[in-house]
Amino acid sequence: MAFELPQLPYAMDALAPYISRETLEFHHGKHHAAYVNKLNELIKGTADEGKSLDDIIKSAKGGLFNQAAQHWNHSFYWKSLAPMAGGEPKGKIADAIKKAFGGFDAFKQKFTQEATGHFGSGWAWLVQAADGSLAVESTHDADTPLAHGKHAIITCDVWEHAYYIDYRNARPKYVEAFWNLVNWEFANQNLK
Ligand code: MN3
Repeated sequence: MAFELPQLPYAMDALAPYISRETLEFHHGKHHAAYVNKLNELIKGTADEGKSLDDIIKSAKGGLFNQAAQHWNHSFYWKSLAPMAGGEPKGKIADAIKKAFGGFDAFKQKFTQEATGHFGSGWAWLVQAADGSLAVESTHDADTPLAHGKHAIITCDVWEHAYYIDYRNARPKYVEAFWNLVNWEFANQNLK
């Protein structure tokens, strides 16, 4: 069974004006699709064919790791966003953020700094460690918390292809817009 590009969980224009239809058409339809296609090419006829994506990520190195992790990261990113979402978190994620960071504003500031300050391509994450504690971190290129024994709660893609069409080089404007799209319901589902 080859891996498949997941459908976006909303319409291509549903995240506008924060993320445009054109960005989603390229980001999902070209970038994410290319990672899935290259992943399938790399595993075809090898011992990795038929393994789960998580298992490939945990054992692979180099090019295969990059394609597999980028497929995982993008699939997770689409679900981290939602139309008419964002704002202050509700439910158990709100309590967990308050406990870990002192409050939503302090968390938002820390995550924004991580996302805007990350040098080059990568991802900003809210993660949960094995002991249940929450942390904000960023990973380079395709790297992903799963490869480090951490559990992802929410992510923001900070590769230029995530924002260049809408915001050109202004990553801070994209990260500011991200706060209008954060899917706290998904975060609550992920929290252990
Ligand atoms: Mn991307």
